[in-house]
Amino acid sequence: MKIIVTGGAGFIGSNFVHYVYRERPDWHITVLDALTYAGNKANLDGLDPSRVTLVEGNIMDADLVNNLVSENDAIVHYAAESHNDNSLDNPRPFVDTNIIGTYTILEAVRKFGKRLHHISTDEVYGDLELDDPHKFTETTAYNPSSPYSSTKAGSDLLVRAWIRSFGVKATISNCSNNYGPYQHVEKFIPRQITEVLEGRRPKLYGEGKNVRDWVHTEDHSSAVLTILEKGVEGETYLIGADGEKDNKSVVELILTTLGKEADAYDHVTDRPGHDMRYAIDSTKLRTQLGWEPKYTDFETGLKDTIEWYKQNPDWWKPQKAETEAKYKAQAQ
Ligand code: NAD
Ligand code: TDX
Repeated sequence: MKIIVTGGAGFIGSNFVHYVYRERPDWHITVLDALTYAGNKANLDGLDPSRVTLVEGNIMDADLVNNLVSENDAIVHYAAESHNDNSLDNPRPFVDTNIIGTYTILEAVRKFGKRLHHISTDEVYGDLELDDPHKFTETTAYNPSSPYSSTKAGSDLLVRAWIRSFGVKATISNCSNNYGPYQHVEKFIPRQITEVLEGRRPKLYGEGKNVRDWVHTEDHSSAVLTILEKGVEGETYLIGADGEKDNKSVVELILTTLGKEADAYDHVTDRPGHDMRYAIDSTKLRTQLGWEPKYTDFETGLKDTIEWYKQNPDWWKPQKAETEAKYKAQAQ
């Protein structure tokens, strides 16, 4: 099997590349990545270059995408602009990469009849009230809130249309919030861990009541490989591991794990349009494809992640000052 992983030098994409490298030793992986601020070659360190090739390029480059798709069996599409706060500051790259980039990939798989798995997010469904007894399922109506989530929703709808109109061989997955190694320090968990490691206080948006449904990125990888190999073409699968936690509890856990007082954090300006709660019902993936998460204890997974950031300052320090300067300018 020869696969392309777009965005394979980013957080979740690179974790998937490492996972497939270990689990499928006879596969060849081509990473297609533009190495934006979020991409990092070091995420692929230690992988045998005869089994993993990095192509530095843009998913909007139709000639490049066509060439690569023609030479491979399948494409797993992670590349995206992924951060909500950035999308509120400057939406344009989100429209370009998430919409035009996905369109470019769809046209290539249509032309060459290749298999596509499209990676998406639970944020396409909008948000839930804190006391809503329901979770998101594959039939929940799309209702995105931010420029990020609306462009991801747009990309999903393009995939659905290409499946129905052109018979493209594609599957879609919508996953909840990931945590684990190699996550950019702009995101909530790594930001707070590295703030504490640098001797500053974590920054909680608003009151911190917002709930995210955390899944370890390794479980996301095993789910995507399961769908790639066993998923029914044309279908959507939701990925989640019943990991709902409010932001305040997560910050407190980070602080106490690092030996600080649980209340040693600051409240900062809330995110405009901030989604209140996400929650995934992954029954379809579990019952139809037999997938199960391994990291069912969030505290243990978070401790491992904190340890990874403690052990790898050379990886995150170069991103840190610039990221915090940007937040400071937004009073966050
Ligand atoms: P990330 O920002 O860490 O990585 C994105 C990668 O895509 C980077 O390596 C970047 O260089 C690359 N990229 C960006 N624009 C590109 C372009 N035009 N051409 C080629 N490469 C480009 O993102 P992430 O958090 O790893 O998210 C990966 C995917 O998973 C995204 O599609 C995201 O929507 C989805 N997702 C993320 C989460 C989460 O919690 N982070 C949850 C569910 C779904
Ligand atoms: O400093 C912070 N303080 C804070 O309270 C930051 C950066 C975030 N937050 C809050 C906002 C959210 O309620 O923490 C929560 C998580 O924030 P992010 O890490 O920015 O994630 P979120 O907006 O939930 O989106 C993430 O999950 C779904 C990913 O970034 C998306 O790519 C994915 O689709």
